[in-house]
Amino acid sequence: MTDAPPASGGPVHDAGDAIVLWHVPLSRSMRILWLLNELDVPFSLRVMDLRSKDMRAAEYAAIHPVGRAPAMQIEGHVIHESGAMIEYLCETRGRDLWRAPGDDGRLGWLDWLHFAETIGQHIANLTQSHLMLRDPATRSPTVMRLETARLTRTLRLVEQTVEGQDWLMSGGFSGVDCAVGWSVWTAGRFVRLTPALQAYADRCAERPAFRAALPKAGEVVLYDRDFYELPDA
Ligand SMILES: N[C@@H](CCC(=O)N[C@@H](CS)C(=O)NCC(=O)O)C(=O)O
Repeated sequence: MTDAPPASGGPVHDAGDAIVLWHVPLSRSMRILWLLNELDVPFSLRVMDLRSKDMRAAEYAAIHPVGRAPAMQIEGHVIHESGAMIEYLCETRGRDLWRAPGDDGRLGWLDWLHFAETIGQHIANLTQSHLMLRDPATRSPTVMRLETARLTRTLRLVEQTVEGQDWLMSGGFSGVDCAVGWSVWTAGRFVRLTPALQAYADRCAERPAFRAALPKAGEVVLYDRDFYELPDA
């Protein structure tokens, strides 16, 4: 954790408060934007384009030397991991969306928070293959098929839970739905979701706070298709 340098990195949508989120529309930072909307706390948003030089600009290097999104300034510090952001925001600003040490469900809540990244790594690999490697000759169809199969497999754990209840925690919607829900909703661009998973993704997408986290007109978005087909064998 580092002390926050002066805010920079893109247009300010909403200034004058302690929380700043650096965000690439539709990317993992959408988890945090969605949660901030659920919490209804004031924040400033800096929107970046993953494919432009935004992420490698000197101003952003001072915020996130690795050049990833999200980054979040909070209480005079900058943090760099979406799971940590979700946990800290719930702990400090949304205890009904958290499970504190000693609470029922604490272990399950933590497991889901981190499992979101098990799903997320396959989404990142598929995003790289389908979108970032623009020349098809540089893509590996074998790796793309493997990553698609591995992503599908990770979703089974979520499916087992959302077949029987609306949200991941039996007590109702919580912060881990922002983490895993974004992953499932985004996974639907690369794999055909089962009915239970699609229904869960739809429940997430119907929430006003989720809708408020969708890209605004004129923002450059990460994904330009609803679904990315695998290349022919
Ligand atoms: N585990 C990190 C991953 C952050 C991350 O890799 N974000 C992607 C966008 S979804 C990114 O910035 N990619 C740019 C790159 O890899 O250069 C988190 O969840 O915050």
